[in-house]
Amino acid sequence: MSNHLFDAIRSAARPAAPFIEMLDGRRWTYGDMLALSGRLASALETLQVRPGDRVAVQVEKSPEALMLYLACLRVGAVYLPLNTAYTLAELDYFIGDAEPRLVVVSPPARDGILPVAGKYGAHVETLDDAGGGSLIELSQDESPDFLDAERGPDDLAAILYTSGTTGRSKGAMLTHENLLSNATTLRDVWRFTSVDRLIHALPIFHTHGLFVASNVTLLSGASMYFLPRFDAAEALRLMPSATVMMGVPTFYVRLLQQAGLTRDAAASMRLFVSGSAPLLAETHRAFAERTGHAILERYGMTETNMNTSNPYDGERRAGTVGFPLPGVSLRVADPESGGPIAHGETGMIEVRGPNVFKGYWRMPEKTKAEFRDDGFFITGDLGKLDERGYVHIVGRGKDLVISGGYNIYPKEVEVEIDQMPGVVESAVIGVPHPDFGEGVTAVVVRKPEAVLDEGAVLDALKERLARYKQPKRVIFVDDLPRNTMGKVQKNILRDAYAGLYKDMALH
Ligand code: MCA
Ligand code: AMP
Repeated sequence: MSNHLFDAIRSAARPAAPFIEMLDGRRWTYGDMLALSGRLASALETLQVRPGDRVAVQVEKSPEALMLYLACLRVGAVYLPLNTAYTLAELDYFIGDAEPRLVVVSPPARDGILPVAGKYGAHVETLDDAGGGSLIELSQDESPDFLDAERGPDDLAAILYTSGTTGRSKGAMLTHENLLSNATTLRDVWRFTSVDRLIHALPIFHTHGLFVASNVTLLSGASMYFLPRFDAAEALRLMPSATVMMGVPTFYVRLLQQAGLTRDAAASMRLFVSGSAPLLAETHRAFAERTGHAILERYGMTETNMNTSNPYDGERRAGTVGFPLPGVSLRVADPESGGPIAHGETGMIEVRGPNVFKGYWRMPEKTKAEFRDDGFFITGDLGKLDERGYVHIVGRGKDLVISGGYNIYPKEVEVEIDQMPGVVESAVIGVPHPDFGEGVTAVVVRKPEAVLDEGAVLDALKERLARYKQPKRVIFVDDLPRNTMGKVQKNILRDAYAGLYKDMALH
């Protein structure tokens, strides 16, 4: 039997080698990883999870949660991680759309999720529960020697939901080969080896923390400090015994607020990687001045994994995302036709390669619309190539806000605000925010008689949207600026409120 991705993970695993270390000193070796993921895979099989079944998981970050991802690979299931910030209203959509066999949640979420899962015929388990009856408990009676399910390169390993411009989330289907090819390439170009120790402070329900950070570590047989969340002081404290860190730009902005961030503090580190959102050139320069390290910026998407990276050797150019990765074809094309444009001109970034996903779950029309006939995927990011071939991202063709590395599609927030009594219409924009890069901001037109204020709008969103999608500020205006076609001119709003968060205190 062969299991395309897990076989590669297994061949890099030396049983006695360290894999995960927690801040409280608890440790897992690669032998522990093989045994625990094997027991959990057996437990999943006992629960009737079969190859191709979806397993939806919304749990706090922990080594066990990562083992559950590996167990899903081994049993041949399709892993569907969900942001812990998602509300029940959001979960209802994902579970209804993906129709998982099993939903795994934290104990406090169990009662809330039961009716939702029941509606769609999914079974619910907790991962770990002091009260008993959890997957971990079930796995304790199972054998660690699990015979991995047969999975080929083209079989699905995971579905990750990304929000859509129409407000409806789409499930990006990622195959074993998508994940394996990309993580292998990153391991090689970023020179990962078994002596590396990564500071892992990202969440594990998105591509960055799961497929970039964790898969690259696994395929190198390297180890990681596993932090429940990013804490700049903690990351700094760990640097002398680590070699690599991966983060979103907010991590670096916050590290720069630490007086202890010096060349000496970062002396044992060999690499700092940034991605998921644009890293300001000034952050890149300030970090280099303080530590002597040029942050390596790379560019990716849930649908494509990683597309480009600044070079390991050679100049890491601030404000650029580097070159296409080996095996990835990237072009900058005419946004409308997909046809060629002059070198150096701004256009649509399109990519093709083994990294690019198989399509959107049960949305063949949407999938078709986002690919060109020759197989290139239309990223929605606007960019250009400079004279040396470095890729610059210069804007977004899609209406998207990125806050602290999380994506927010304004449409999804506008739909919620527009249905509130007293609202005529709204426009949600991202404006510069010193900590999160962009701050979600709602510009709202009230009905003349309405008594709605900022607090009321924010309160009404609490149960509906994940915290990070909720606006940091709500501004009321008499009307929204429109062009002659009647389209809201968000650029005018972005300019008008550009200074809104300027004086915010940093962490
Ligand atoms: C937390 N809050 C946020 C965010 N995170 N608000 C807006 N944007 C955010 N990103 C809320 C909190 O709920 C809290 O609300 C308030 O803001 C302040 O929280 P704070 O303590 O500052 O937050 P934190 O816990 O320190 O988290 C900030 C963070 C975190 C460390 C930047 O958001 C994070 O880990 N981001 C990484 C996201 C990521 O992994 N992205 C990769 C996606 P209240 O005060 O009301 O409680 S993958 C991807 O994009 C592609 C594929 C790629 O290229 O990688
Ligand atoms: P997601 O939908 O979470 O996968 O987010 C992918 C989007 O994040 C991309 O389409 C880009 O707009 C953005 N992104 C990722 N990395 C970078 C980067 N290094 N610089 C600028 N934008 C980035």
